[in-house]
Amino acid sequence: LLLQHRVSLSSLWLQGDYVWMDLKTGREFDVPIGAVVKLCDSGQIQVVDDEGNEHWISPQNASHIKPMHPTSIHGVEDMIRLGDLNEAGILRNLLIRYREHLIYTYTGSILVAVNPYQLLPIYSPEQIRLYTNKKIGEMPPHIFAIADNCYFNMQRNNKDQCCIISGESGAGKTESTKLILQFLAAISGQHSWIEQQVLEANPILEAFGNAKTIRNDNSSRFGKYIDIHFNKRGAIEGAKIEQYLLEKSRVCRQAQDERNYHVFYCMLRGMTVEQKKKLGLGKATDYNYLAMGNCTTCDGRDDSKEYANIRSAMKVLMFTDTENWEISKLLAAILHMGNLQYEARTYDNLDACEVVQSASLITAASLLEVDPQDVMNCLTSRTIITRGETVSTPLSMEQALDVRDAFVKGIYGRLFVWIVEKINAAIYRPPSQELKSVRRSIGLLDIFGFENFTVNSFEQLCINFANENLQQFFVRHVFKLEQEEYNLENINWQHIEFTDNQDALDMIAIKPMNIISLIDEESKFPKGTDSTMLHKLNSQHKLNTNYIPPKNNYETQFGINHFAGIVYYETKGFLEKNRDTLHGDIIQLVHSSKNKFIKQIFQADVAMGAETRKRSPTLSSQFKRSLELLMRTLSVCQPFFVRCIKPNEYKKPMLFDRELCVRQLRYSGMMETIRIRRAGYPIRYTFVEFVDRYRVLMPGVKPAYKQGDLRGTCQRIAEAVLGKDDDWQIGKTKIFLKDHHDMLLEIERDKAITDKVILIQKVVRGFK
Ligand code: AOV
Ligand code: MG
Repeated sequence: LLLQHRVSLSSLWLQGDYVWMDLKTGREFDVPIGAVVKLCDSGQIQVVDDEGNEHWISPQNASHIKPMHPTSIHGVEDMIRLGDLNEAGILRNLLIRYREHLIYTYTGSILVAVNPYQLLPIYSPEQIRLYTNKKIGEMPPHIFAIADNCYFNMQRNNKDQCCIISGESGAGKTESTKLILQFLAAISGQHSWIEQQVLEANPILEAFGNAKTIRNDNSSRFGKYIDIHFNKRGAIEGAKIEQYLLEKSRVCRQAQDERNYHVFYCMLRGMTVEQKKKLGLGKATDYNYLAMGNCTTCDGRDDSKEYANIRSAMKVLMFTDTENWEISKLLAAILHMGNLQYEARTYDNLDACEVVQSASLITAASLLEVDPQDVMNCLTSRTIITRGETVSTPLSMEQALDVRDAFVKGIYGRLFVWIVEKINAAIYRPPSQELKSVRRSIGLLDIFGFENFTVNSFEQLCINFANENLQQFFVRHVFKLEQEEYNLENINWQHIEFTDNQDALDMIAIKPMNIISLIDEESKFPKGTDSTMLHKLNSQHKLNTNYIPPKNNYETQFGINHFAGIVYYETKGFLEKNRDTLHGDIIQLVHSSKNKFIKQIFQADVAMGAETRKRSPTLSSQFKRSLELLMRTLSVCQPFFVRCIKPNEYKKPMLFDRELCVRQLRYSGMMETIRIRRAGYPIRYTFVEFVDRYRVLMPGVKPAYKQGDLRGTCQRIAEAVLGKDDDWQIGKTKIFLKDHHDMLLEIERDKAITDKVILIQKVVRGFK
């Protein structure tokens, strides 16, 4: 063995050879790095790795070096072609492409997008034109190619499509969604009013629903599904936006270096002096609700310019001047409420407090068009009905602040819902009965990405729960259903293993006594507290491998082993956030208001009696239901997947953090995805579909309904066009093809049809 090691390395390797170097550090996310041989010297060699570091490799360490497959040297556009099919191979492929500003790479028809954190000149109208009406693979990988394919598939198969865009916070989901939308608007049409309206919905949603977080300067704090509707000619005729669970707590509280929703800062920067005066507004640093994160500006964002954009977008979406002003009044009222001062008092040994008379109080009350005294009472005491008698009990300072914050969150949350409804009123046309059958749609899903902060709360649990759902959708579609079908159709197939997150999902929300249901139960239980809830979670799940119980009795955190990593959740405040109720005095206050707008957004609450309000569904149960509906919608569409990767934690261009990327590739199941896409048959047709679409490629073949032996006919066409020995298979009811077969068939079909048209034209001309 020793002798073998002594083999001179310089005789094995030549200068310029590409190698994999494995330094065997044993670190979890460390994989071999690419390197090139620079020097060969007396038995040793010197290599330079992909990061530019030099290493001397001595004969003892010969095993650290392995040859690199040619496909890995300069990279491939589709990773199913990688010769070195391992994490190192995938990582290097993305890295070398990223360095050349090639941020998009395929894995079959799944698009991997690495966030460039800089504007690349690849989204021009010229680029849109280049990608229009192309087959995947004809042009370099691009988000536009996915959009084009989606559109083409919708028309070819007459089936609804969806694009599922996933990735962690800051990976580029929202930007990808906008690019797809931009492409679809461009190719569908005539620059119609409705197209413009659909596009302009975004700036409004982002103003009210996005904020700067430490992970992303424009982080979506809500989920959205935009369903774009097309008429039979393929032009956009409307859209519908579904929103999911806005993070309301941000209105009152932001972590260090984070901001409240963009719209507040935009308003303070963009309004005229006069407007601000009417609303009693100053600058961002004057407001507790805006300055808590010690960060009121955001590099690269021009809040005043944004304000102009928001206003013009609102015009396009038919918000009237009055509505705009009413919205501004509520936003201003929120800021003034945040500046209320409280003083602690004691009455009969009870902790109580008072709101200090101040300009903030007067202005807030006047904007809400309520009596300032009523505001004070509402915020410092609570009316309780016992044995038919109403009693007013004072609130402690802490309780009073919570009531104030709950009110503010209530206003903002309802305002957001109202805005989405307003947008939908402009862009959504319910289909008439006859149109229902011809209208087709493409849905774009852009939710909040997986999050793991230093402190995580109820919101993060909901966000990560949503991401578990999406991951399961991906796993089901790419691995489970796919392999089931191969087995059902009896084709030759070697099973491919994959990581399934179903167990974690079961524990969070599916199986009896799941985490969400326990939280819910405790929220409804009058004596339930965050700690009794934690206790129940522990006793139910402590043996589950996906659950991490608190280390001791004092600890208030529990952990969940998510597909994307372990997250610890701080349970303090869980129940309150989940209950999400406003007490009766607040509703009464709104009811007494002369402001029609606030009454309108609270309409449903005012209409509900106090008792029904108590029983109204909790946040988590509403969220769970809307996710179930979403999953059902997605399951009847043909899905496209876009996997966004965040290359570094610093929002910087040209910085590729290998470990961070390996982690994302690993948990998204990229290795297994490449394996199954390489071995699998992503394109499949029933015999009838195949014969009818491709019989033009074989003269004399009759339409499917006139065929006796459909299977045999399919086989003959495939053998003739694709070749007998190529890797396609015929199952019991379908033919299974690779992406490149599909491309070849389509190109041949286009040719055959064009030839036919030319022939017909010639014949017609001959007659003349
Ligand atoms: P996210 O939607 O995935 O995070 P975004 O789409 O907001 O992430 O992207 C974050 C930032 O990365 C953007 O504001 C851009 O600055 C930059 N970026 C992303 N994609 C591109 C691109 N194709 N070209 C140029 N810059 C890009 V979150 O919503 O936080 O989960 O909740
Ligand atoms: Mg986003």
